[in-house]
Amino acid sequence: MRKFSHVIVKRPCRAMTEGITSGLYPGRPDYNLALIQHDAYIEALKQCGVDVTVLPADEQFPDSCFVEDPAVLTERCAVITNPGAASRNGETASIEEAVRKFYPEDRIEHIISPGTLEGGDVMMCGTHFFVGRSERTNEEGIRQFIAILEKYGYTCSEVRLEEVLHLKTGVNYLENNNMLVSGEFTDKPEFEAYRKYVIPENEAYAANCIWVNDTVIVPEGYPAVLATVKAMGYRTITVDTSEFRKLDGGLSCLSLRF
Ligand code: CIR
Repeated sequence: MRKFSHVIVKRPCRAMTEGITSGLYPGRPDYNLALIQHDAYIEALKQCGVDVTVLPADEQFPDSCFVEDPAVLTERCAVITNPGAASRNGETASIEEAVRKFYPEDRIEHIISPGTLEGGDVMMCGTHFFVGRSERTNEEGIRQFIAILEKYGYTCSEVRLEEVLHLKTGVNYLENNNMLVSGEFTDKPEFEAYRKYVIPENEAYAANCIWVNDTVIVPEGYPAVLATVKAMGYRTITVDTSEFRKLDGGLSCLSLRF
């Protein structure tokens, strides 16, 4: 199934070495290696039949290669978010400029203060969206987001997070009712209706795989998850994300798919 036609990514900047990190995956990113990994990521996306818009690096914002957070792009509308991390809040301006090439003015919506929301907390499952209430996405941001989506005929419900950075750090929908779940999301009643594949704790990072038009991109180095995804019947491509992982970033964070 071809669901996505476009992808937006942004080149990592040198300042990424100063990006936000929880320290869960120790070390500072190697910028040159990150560029090589980003090239491979773009190549993998191209193999999934999408056109890829590559935005230039922005040295002002160390975490700006994680384009998933400043916007949520759907079939019916675009939502420019209001990132909860202060150092990332200004990332929305250049993303909005890029998004304007794909959406008419009257379909571009905004989350505004005091509401905060980051796209990593949003998981699209058909016409239903789950939104994580996290340290980056607050109650008011969720209220605004639900109101926007309902205007376009979508539904949306909240999921509380206790342990991970973003909702999609720990749970990802691979279409066809298939869901990868890890840690705190394993037994959440919210996901009962889905066919859940529980990720072993030592491969928790790889819960963040992305489905792109029936191919699933899996981070390199997680054999159990790779085997699970292959057994579901998907074509798979692996991409090494070691340098982005040091900043708590995964495969989904690095692109907007729509
Ligand atoms: C941050 O803490 O905001 C970045 N270092 C990582 C963002 C990862 N994005 C995502 O999970 N959607």
